[in-house]
Amino acid sequence: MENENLYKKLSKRLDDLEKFPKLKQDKSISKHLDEHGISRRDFMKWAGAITTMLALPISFTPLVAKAAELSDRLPIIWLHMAECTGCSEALLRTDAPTIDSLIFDYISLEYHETLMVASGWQAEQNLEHAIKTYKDRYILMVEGGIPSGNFASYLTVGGHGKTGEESAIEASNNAAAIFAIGTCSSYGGVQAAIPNPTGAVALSKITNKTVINVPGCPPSEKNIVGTLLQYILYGTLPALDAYNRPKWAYGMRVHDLCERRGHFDAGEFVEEFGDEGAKKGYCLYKVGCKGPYTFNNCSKNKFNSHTSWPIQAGHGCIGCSEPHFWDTMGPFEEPVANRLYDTVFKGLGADATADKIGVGLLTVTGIGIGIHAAISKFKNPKEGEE
Ligand code: FSX
Ligand code: SF4
Ligand code: F3S
Repeated sequence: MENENLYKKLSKRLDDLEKFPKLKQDKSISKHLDEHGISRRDFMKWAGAITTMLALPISFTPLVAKAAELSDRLPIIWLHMAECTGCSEALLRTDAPTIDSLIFDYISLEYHETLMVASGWQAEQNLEHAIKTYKDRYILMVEGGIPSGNFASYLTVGGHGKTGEESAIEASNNAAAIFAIGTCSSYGGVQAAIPNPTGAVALSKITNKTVINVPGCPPSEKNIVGTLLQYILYGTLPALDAYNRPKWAYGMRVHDLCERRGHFDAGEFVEEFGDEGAKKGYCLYKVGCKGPYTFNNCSKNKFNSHTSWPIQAGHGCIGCSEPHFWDTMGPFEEPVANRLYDTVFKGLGADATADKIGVGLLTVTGIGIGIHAAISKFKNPKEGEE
C-alpha cells in the first residue's frame, strides 16, 4: 500500500514535469540512445539497475526510465571551481559511451565550462543569461573547492574579473536545488588540505541553502546520475546522512560489501604490495586500506560501467569520499589503526597486534559506526522521502 501511494505520487510528479517544454532536444531519449547503438532493452536494464540502486522496488523501473526521459526538462548549470575536472571526466570519459554519460549528453546543460563551445565574454554572458532565464528552476552542480574570503581572488574567471566565490554565491541564490559534485565541492578536497593556501572551502560554506553532497575524488558516474534522477523523481531532497550525502549511496561503508571482506574476517592480509597475499587477492588493510572508515557504494557499483574499482585493482581505498581525507586518511599505504588506537581510542590496542586485527579492528569500526549513527541522530536529519 505504501509503495502504491509512492508510485502514484512519483507518477504525478513526472506527469507534471512532462508538461514543461523540452529545453533543447528535439528527439526522445530512445532516439538519442538508438543513435549510439543502445537498444530500448539495454536502457530498461539500466533503469532497473538504477531503481535498485535508489532502493526503490523493481516495479518502479518504468518510472525511473521516464525520469531519465524527462531529464531534458530541467535546466542544469555546472560550475567549475578549484579542482582537476576529474568529476566531469568520471562521467564522460569512458571508452564507449555509457548510458550514464549519454544521459548527461541528453540533459539540458545550460552552462558547463569544460564542455561548452563558448569562451570569454560569450561564456560569461551565457552564465548570466542562464541564471536569469531559469531563476529558481535550475539545478546547480558545482565541482571543486571554492577559494574564499581574503583568498577568493585566487580563483578569478573571465573579463569581468568575478571570483569563483561570487559566481557560486550568485548561482546558489537562484537555484532550485544544489548538488556539490565531488569531494572538493563537498568538503574542500585537496585544495583545502593543510595549509590550505587558497582558503578553499566547501560549497555549503558559502550558501545557507541545503547542499546535497556527492563526494568522491572523483564520485562514480552512477552516484552523479542517480542523484539527479532521484531529484527528478521526487522533486525533493533525498534522505541525507550527517554530512549531507544521500543515504542510498553513502549509507554503508566500502568495507561492508568489499569483495575481499572474507579475507579480512579470516585474517588473511597482503603484507606488502606484490607478495603472495596480493596475488591471492587478500585484504588490503595492512597496506593502508581505509575502506572500514569510508562511507560509499564503490564496492557495489564500481566505476567505468562496472569494470573495476580501487580495491579490485589492488590498492586500498584511500577514503576519498570522507571529509578532509587528505589530512586524516594518510599515509595512504599504512593502516590508520595505530593513530586511532593511540589517540581517539587510547589504549584499546595497537596495530602491532595486527594479526588479531579481525577482532581488534572490528571493535574500532564498530565504534566508528556507532559514532556515525549518533551524529546522524543528533543532527537535524533533513529527511526526505526514500
Ligand atoms: Fe578532481 Fe572534481 Fe577530485 Fe575534486 O573531482 S577528481 S580533485 S573531487 O573536484 O575534479
Ligand atoms: Fe576490503 Fe579494505 Fe575492508 Fe580489506 S579493509 S575488506 S580490502 S575494504
Ligand atoms: Fe574512493 Fe575508496 Fe571508493 S578511495 S573511489 S571511496 S574505494
